[in-house]
Amino acid sequence: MARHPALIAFEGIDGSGKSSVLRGLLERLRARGGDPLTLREPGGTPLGERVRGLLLDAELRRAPAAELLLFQAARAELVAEVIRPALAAGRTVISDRFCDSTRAYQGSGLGLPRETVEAAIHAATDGLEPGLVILLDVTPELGLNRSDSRGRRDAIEERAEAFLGRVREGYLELARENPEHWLVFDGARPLEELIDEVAALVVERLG
Ligand code: T5A
Repeated sequence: MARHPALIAFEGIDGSGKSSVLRGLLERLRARGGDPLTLREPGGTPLGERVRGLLLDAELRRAPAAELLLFQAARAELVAEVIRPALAAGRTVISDRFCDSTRAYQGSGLGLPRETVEAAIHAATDGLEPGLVILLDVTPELGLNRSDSRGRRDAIEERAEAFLGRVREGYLELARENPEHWLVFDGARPLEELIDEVAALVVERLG
């Protein structure tokens, strides 16, 4: 496993506020003259966006192993074509989800064996891991309420609240296992407050 200090991932269950906090962080980093590359998973490449369409299609049934491998197909393309070149060019890369989403959703949520999940992730990333993971922790109830208030649930959000409960526990376990690389925030707090706090910590970490 090779943690890259300039690769930062936002993680959390659906509706935890990742995209909103990431947008606020980006504004603050740009105001300071920074130019990070921001991405979302699955997606970020032509192949990845097409795979995203398959994965989020609520009508399309899939076996757990098929789902695991589709997420890795999108990720392998993103790592090879976008993330590694950007890191090699000295840019900071901030991703809305990365490999810990697979550990939490397909590992803890779907119950796929840990070795299977790790082998699949490794095939996609060749061991690249974020130097910093920002986890926005919310209850499944709050996350789903936020998604519902936008009037849509995708294939993954269609699963029961119990599924997101297992995903949340999986994330918290990963944070406990990697305290030097994970920062956990209460995602139920007011958005501006969260953005200020996350931005201050990211700026400190990036020096
Ligand atoms: N997935 C992904 C896997 O299963 N395995 C994998 O390996 C990967 C990479 C992706 C799905 O794929 C799964 C996880 C996901 O289910 P997506 O559409 O990209 O699907 O879903 P999410 O990444 O979950 O994006 P969401 O938009 O659902 O959630 P966010 O980004 O966490 O939440 P955000 O910022 O859009 O906020 C949701 C709403 O809440 C409000 C916002 O204004 C917005 O309306 N909000 C707040 N309101 C009050 N206070 C706050 N602090 C708030 N923060 C946000």
